[in-house]
Amino acid sequence: MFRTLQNRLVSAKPVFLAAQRGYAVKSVPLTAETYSTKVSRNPNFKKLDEQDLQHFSSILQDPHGLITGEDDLLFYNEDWMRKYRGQSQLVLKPKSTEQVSSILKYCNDQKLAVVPQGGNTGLVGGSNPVFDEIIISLAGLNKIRSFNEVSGILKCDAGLILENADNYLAEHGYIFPLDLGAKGSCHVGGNVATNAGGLRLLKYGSLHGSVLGLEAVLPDGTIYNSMESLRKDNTGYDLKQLFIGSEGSLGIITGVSILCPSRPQVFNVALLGVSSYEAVQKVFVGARKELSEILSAFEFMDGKSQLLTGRHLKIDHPIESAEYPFYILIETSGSNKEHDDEKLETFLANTMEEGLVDDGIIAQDETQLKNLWAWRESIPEASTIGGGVYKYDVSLPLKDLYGLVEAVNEKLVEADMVGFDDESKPVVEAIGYGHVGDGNLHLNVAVREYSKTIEQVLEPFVYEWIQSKKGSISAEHGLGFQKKNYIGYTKNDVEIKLMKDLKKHYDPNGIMNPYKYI
Ligand code: FAD
Ligand code: 2HG
Ligand code: ZN
Repeated sequence: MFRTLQNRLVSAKPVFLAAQRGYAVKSVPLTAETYSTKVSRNPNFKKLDEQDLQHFSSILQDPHGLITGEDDLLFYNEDWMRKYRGQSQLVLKPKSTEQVSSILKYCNDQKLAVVPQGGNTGLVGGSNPVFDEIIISLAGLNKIRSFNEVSGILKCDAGLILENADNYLAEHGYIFPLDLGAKGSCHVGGNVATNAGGLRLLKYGSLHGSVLGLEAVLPDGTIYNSMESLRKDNTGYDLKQLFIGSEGSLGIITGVSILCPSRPQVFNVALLGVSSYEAVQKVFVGARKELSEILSAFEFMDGKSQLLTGRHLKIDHPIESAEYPFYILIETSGSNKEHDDEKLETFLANTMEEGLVDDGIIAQDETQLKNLWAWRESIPEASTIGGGVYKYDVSLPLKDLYGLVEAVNEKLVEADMVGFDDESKPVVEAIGYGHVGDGNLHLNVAVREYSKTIEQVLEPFVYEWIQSKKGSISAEHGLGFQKKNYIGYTKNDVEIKLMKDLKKHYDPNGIMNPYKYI
């Protein structure tokens, strides 16, 4: 039988808020210097001058709308992983779509390059400048515009924080169809711009399906508005799809209209210890079949990721019986407690009887449920505690998913780089975890500091390995700066040409988030 938690584990750290990070550690090297052989400033872009600042002041009419102080600029210039640092001298914080439009029109006319920024939680260096691009932060555009209790359609500003959107919806019996570890900081607009996947894509699908309409400003200031879109509308090209996952390369999203499902009344979470990746796959197949419509998340974590997370959270793992090579987190959500409890318990008991699961725990209350999720949601942050982390976010056929972690570990061992407690080794650990239900692996290589030597061992090796299995080099985080030169490992020449044509058409001066994407 499954053990229960009985209030043993109640002190898991809450989900990390990027904005609360300290900056006491080493300063982040400039992206332009680290990658000087890969990128140089486009000489066609104008450099910011006093007249530009005056013009922006006249548009924003608010002294807090312009940030120019070096210390204040740091948060916006640096990325969440502290891997990339830009040199912007100006952050603009518009409060309306019209202000965004006036800013972009002026920047386009003057050839001033810009970077749209949401919560700055992106993991591919997409939200930070490389040189002196102006950062346009959406943080001031953060209102709920409307919510229709009958249709479940939420209309909001792009800068609304995801958690605030979900809390609002909870009061009305609805749920945001996306959930992820950075929810306390990331913006709904940033989520759409990256086409974020998250922890419940298995149940609610991708934003390409749930986003019904958008409001976005093109580089020349034109406001595209499809916020009144209907659930079904087959008149012409579905233009909003172009912006979903465009990572700020075509325009700035200022408003989002999204279809939200009813909030499930019952949630269950189980954490399981298993002995092989083979067993992980079998449990997944069984869960999809047996738990069917109530299965809302199926996540896996390797044993090393849990050791790292334990060190980070400074608490014992909830499954104390042994250290397992793999762990699975299953979430069910539905409307009938008795039914859901029984389904999950029966399923888990069967998997144990079949020898697929060795040990496991089911959360007994809301606190325990959150604590079990913390063992999954805290991994991205835990992976940075060595000093830095190389993150790869990949789609692979399920059978090959963990093979990449094994191949990378072999490569790092061959290069004599790995040593958890050995300070002389540059790599702490290579770990794997992710959204099994979506065929999405997160490979994190925790390092003591970022270095060209490690990067050259990892790249293009990782990308070539993914290509050999016909996977994608980005399942959810996007291309940003990190993968700009590697898109060819996943997309063919025709696809890349069509993308470049679109970019040229909508952004002929190339001012939108330059040096990234394609
Ligand atoms: P930012 O980081 O500010 O920007 C990301 C990109 O979008 C940049 O290219 C930026 O220019 C562009 N952009 C932002 N806002 C706009 C806008 N309004 N208009 C046009 N372009 C814009 N991602 C997942 O997919 N799944 C996960 O499970 C997940 N978990 C995470 C957990 C943690 C702890 C962290 C730190 C990150 C995680 N991420 C995840 C990555 C990240 O949170 C998401 O990519 C998120 O969607 C980014 O939103 P943001 O508002 O922070 O955008
Ligand atoms: C997650 O699923 C995120 O936790 C982040 O996509 C993954 O940090 C990562 O590599
Ligand atoms: Zn993820």
